[in-house]
Order: sequence, then C-alpha cells, then structure tokens
Amino acid sequence: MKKTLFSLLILLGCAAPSGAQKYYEKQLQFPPQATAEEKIDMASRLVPTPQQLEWQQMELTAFLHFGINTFTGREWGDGKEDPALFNPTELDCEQWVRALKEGGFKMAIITAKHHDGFCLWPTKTTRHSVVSSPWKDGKGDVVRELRDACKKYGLKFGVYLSPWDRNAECYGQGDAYNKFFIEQLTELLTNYGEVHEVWFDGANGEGPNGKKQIYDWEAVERTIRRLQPKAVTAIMGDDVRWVGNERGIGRKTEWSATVATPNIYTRAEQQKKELGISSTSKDLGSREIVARAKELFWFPSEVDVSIRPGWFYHANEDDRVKSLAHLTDIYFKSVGYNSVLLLNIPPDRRGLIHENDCQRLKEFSAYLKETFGKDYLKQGGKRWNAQAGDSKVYAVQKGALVNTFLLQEDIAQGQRVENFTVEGYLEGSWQTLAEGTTVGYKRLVRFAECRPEKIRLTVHSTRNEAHFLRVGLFYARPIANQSTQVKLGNVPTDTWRFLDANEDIRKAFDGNTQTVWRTEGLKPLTVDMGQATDIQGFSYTPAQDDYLAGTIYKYRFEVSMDGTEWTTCTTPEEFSNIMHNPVTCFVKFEQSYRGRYFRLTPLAEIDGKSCTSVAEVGIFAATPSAEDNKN
Ligand code: FUL
Repeated sequence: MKKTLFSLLILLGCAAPSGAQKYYEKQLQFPPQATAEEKIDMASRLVPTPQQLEWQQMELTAFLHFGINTFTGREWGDGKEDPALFNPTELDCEQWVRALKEGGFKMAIITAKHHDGFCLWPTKTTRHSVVSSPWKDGKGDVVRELRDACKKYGLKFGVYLSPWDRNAECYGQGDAYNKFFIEQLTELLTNYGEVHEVWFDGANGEGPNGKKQIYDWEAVERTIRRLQPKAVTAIMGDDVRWVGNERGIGRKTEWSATVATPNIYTRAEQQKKELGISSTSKDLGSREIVARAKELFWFPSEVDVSIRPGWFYHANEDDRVKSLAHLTDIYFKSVGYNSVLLLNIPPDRRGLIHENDCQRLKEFSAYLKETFGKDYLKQGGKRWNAQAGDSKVYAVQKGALVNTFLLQEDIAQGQRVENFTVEGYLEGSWQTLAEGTTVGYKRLVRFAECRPEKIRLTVHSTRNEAHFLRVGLFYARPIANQSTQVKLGNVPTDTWRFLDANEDIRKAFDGNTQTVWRTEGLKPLTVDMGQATDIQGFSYTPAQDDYLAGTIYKYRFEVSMDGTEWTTCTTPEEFSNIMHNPVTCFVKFEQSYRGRYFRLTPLAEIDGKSCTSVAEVGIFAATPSAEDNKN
C-alpha cells in the first residue's frame, strides 16, 4: 500500500518524499527562467503514463485497412462510392486475428471509417455504412466481428476513425461535423468493450480551396478519457506520435521525451514554428532543441507501414508483399529504434488475409523467435545504473557467433542515455563493435558478425543516472533479399519523343527511379510514342529521395492520335496519399484508350507548390501476357 501511494505521488509529479526524485508524467512546462542544464534535468524525469508504458511494451501492433477501397481498388475513396460494392464473400475476422497472433502482434487496429466515410459498423450517424451493403443483408458489423475475435485470441483492439470525411455532408461545417464525429466515436468506444488505441489520421487532401473543418479536439479527448481510460490516442492525439514517414523507418536518435507539441493543441503550430520543426524533423529531443523549448511531452513514436505498397488490398500487389529481409529491416529500424511498429496487413475482397501475407507473417515471427530466442550474454537481465563514463563488462557464452546487441532503459524512470559504445573483446583486445545515441524503451544495434569473448558497454553521456533494464547479445541470420522487380510499364520507351520539353525529361522514362525530371511550374508531360497503342493504364513514380517537392497529387491523363485532339481518360484524378507514401502509383483504366500520344498534366502538387517532378512514367498497353493485365 505504502509503495502504491509513493508511486502515485511520483507519477502525479507531486513533490516526493525528501531524497526521492520528482517525476513528471507525460508533459512538463519549463519555468521561464530555466537554464539549459535545468531543462535537461527536467527532461530526464519526464515519464510515460501507465497507458503509454503498456503501449510501448507491446512493440508489435497491426493495422487492418479494410473498407470500400478494398472493393474499388483505390487508396482514398472520394465518398461517392455505392455501399453496394462492399460485399466480402468469406469474411472471417478470426482468420485475421489468428494470422496476427501467429505473427507476434499484440493489438489489431481496424479502419472503422477511412476518408471515404464508409463505416464498417452499423452506425446511427449515417447510412453510408455496412447497413446499406449486401453483405449479410445489411445486418453485418465488421467492428463487432473483429472485436469478438480479438477477445477470443487475447489480442488488444484499437480503432482508426478518419477525421477527414469525404462523404459526410456536414464535413467542413464546424460544430455540426464535430457532433457527428463525436457520436461516431462514442458508438465505437461504448459498444465494443475495451479499446486500447484510438487512431486519428492527420491526412487531409482537400487542398487550399477545399473544405475546412475546425475540429474540437478537446471534446474528442474528453470523450476518450471518459469512455476508454486505458486507450492511448494516436497521431491527432497526445499519447502516440507519427514517426514522420510511411516507409517503416524510425530515427536512430529517437527521444520519447520530445519538444513536439501534439498537433491537437492550438499552440502546436506556433511552437513548432518557433523551434523550426515538423513531424518529419530529424531532431525532436536533442540538448540543443530542448534548451530552446517551452515544454516537453512524453510522446513516443509509432512507425506505421504497410506490408504491401498500398494500405488497402489490391490483387495486383499480391506479388509485392514485402520480403522477409525488408520486414526484418523494418523491425530493426522501428522496434530497434525505440518505436512501436504498426504493420498494416490489409484483408482482401474475400474478407481474408491473403495467403502470401499470412506466409510472410509466419516467416517474420519465426525469424524473430530464432534471433531473439537465444541470448548469448550472461547476466544481461540484471539492472544496471550508469553515470556518464561508466562501463560494464559482460561475459559471453563461449564461442558464440553474434551480430546484434540489445539495450533497454527502464523508461518508467525516464529516457536518459545520450551516447554509448559496445565493444567486443576479440583476439586479446577491445574492439568497437557499435556506437549509438539514444536507447529508450528498446535499441538494437547491428554489427559485423564475430565471436567476442566479452562485451563492454560504455555510457559516454546521459541525462542524470541511466537505468538499464536489460541488455542482450544475439545472432540475426542474414537473409537474402528476394524482392521482385516491379514492372513500371510494358510499352518500350526508346522510340518516344517528347514535346515541349528539353532532353532532361528523359529521366522520366529511363527505367531508373533514382533519376528525376524536375521542372518549374505545373508542366504537362507530353509524349509521342511513335505508334498508336491501346493504352490500358499508366504508372507514375515520384522522387524516391527525401526531396518530394514537385510530386504530383491531382492530375489529368489524356491520349491523342494526332497530338492535337485530346481525349481525357477516366481516372481517379488523384494519386491518393502520395504525400505520405511516395511509392509508384498504378492507374488502370476501366476501358482501353487508343492513342499515339499521351499527356500527363499535373493539376496540383502535394503542397500546392508550382513545380513538377517525375522519377518515372510508364505506359501499359493491351498485351497477350495475362500477367500484365492482372488486376
Ligand atoms: C494516411 C492515410 O491517408 C492512408 O490512407 C493510411 O490510412 C495511412 C495509415 O495514413 O495518412
């Protein structure tokens, strides 16, 4: 009891009994006169809430993107879809959950409503839901089926509810939409038992002239705390932070105690401007940036990435499920970089997780078990408190071949380590195996395989005393990368001539996604292919480096026989989500269009800038090969 009271005092950030340290839970405000040193001292005593801690300990969580897009082939629906399209033939949420459980995942988060507004549960707020679909004669409830399956197999359950709604008429009307949104949220948080994560996407493709909705985040937060006190709120929430990309790559230096004020607070924009940061910034917690900050948040990072190129299921991506090598690399760069991995596995049109994805999940979990099931370090599980400059030597099991070192801080006492080195005693001398900066909940460092007799861990710099919970030494078997080469088109480009552009435009058709054609303005790309072709679709690859300016968001695609008279092809007219997930976009037409010329006209750049960039454009024509026509 005594202990409970003491922990409570500590967690509440109250003045603790003399001699004990004072902790700040989740958030702290710096006194205006605080020095840089005082700020770092306070930063070292910022700790997670019990919910955040429990969430970080999960390590592996799963996303399930499923909805109307599964049936239209799109990534973002426009909200005009006919609910009649939603008709999974063999939906089986237990199959999803079994696959996730086997894969080692601890929670499943379902897209209860994506940007298209279609609800997977029979909501009272709109008819744009499963109720209006033929599935189970309108009497089905995907959220309920998943909830029950999670309960049966012991998985935690979370919901994704898109704030951006392209179907709701009241979207953009302030209070009216806020009421509607909170009603939807209330249904989800009241009728489905315990919810452990509520995911609010920050994405919005309305553009400068689109609808503007001012959300009532305070009311949203209040609703969640009232109805689901154990839940963490993610992205447009203040418990879990978006890592900043959808490629599955975290930061090597990742502070959970960060200067990033959650976007739901009205002051966030101003504070971020003053600090010169955004969600994608590299540095969100260094000494230098903490010294300039007014406040800090325990706001740990979540790495969200899809097992396939898209978030929703598309049959033509069945062969593009990420390889085991790729997934493993993602694991090291997410869980191994002090983040929680949120891996998306999208159910298919049958309502099942596809065999290829199931197979990969099995391989993934087998690989992690094989790697981390055998720790070659002796006594690594003993707590160790370290001051800057302290070293500790660990014995290693005789003759063990190793290449991976694991470190964990006891984050219930804050995140503190700033710099460390791992050395191995090899052939009579100490040799540096790896160096690192932050540790946090978990840090994995990889190095060239060797057989050290001993390991020495040195902490060079820390914010107050560091508390190591555990260290470990492992062997991660190298895996050959078997990623398949993707076809960007099937019409040869060597005869193509480019109208209205200089030769540099070749970079857009050279078959190399690393070379990029960049130009001022929203410039159309007009090509004479040299002969008439039945065009069935095209691909657009944006720049693959970090320089995304010029990436096309909205476009028009036209064909012509003579370069004068143009026919506009029916397309979705937007590369949905390309700003967050800049992968190759494939557009397949409902019908084929005959033309010798084609023109891709950018209508809006991802940030509304006036420039264009293209890494690659490819054309798909009707061919005898069934493979090329696969949908
Ligand atoms: C993005 C969305 O726009 C994608 O469609 C997907 O849901 C991803 C998780 O977040 O911002």
